[in-house]
Amino acid sequence: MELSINYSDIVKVYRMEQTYVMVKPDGVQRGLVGKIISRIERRGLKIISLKMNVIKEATAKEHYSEHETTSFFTSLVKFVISGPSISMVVAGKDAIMVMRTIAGATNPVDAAPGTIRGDFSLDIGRNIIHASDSTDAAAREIAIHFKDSEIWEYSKIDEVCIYE
Ligand code: D4T
Repeated sequence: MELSINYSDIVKVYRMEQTYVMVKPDGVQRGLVGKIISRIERRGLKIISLKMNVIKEATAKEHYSEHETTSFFTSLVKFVISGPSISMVVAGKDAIMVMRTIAGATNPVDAAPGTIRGDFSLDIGRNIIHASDSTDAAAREIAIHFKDSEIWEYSKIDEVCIYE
């Protein structure tokens, strides 16, 4: 096994992506943060930023602006700012799609067992996790929740085992 591959080579060779992930206030209240982080890490994805905060109302409105005209917008914003949440930037090959798959379908009723929503939730308004759904959304959401200086692009010693 070639042990000398470095992060810049990996970035060149693969579709390395960054995505925004939030453990919503229900996930924090239910003590699921560790389990969720564990699922992200064991898949081989890399956490390159992580913080707990109570998201400001204006930030939540900006984050969910695409839903502004929906009937659930007000309750969604109220819920997401109701307590501390965990915000992360997660990196890896196809990280955006892989994180969406790990999260499961938006409505927990449709979420497969083995996914976070399929294993831990029942109600669409309490679906525990958010993960960006496209490259544009990921870039937008990372910029909403993080400064550039809070994101750490480091290499990990197991990358040689995760990437060919
Ligand atoms: P998030 O954004 O939380 O990761 O969810 P999704 O990306 O999977 O789904 P979404 O944008 O369609 O919905 C955003 C958010 O709104 C809640 N929601 C959604 C709700 O409370 N009632 C609803 O009818 C819908 C469609 C759940 C997720």
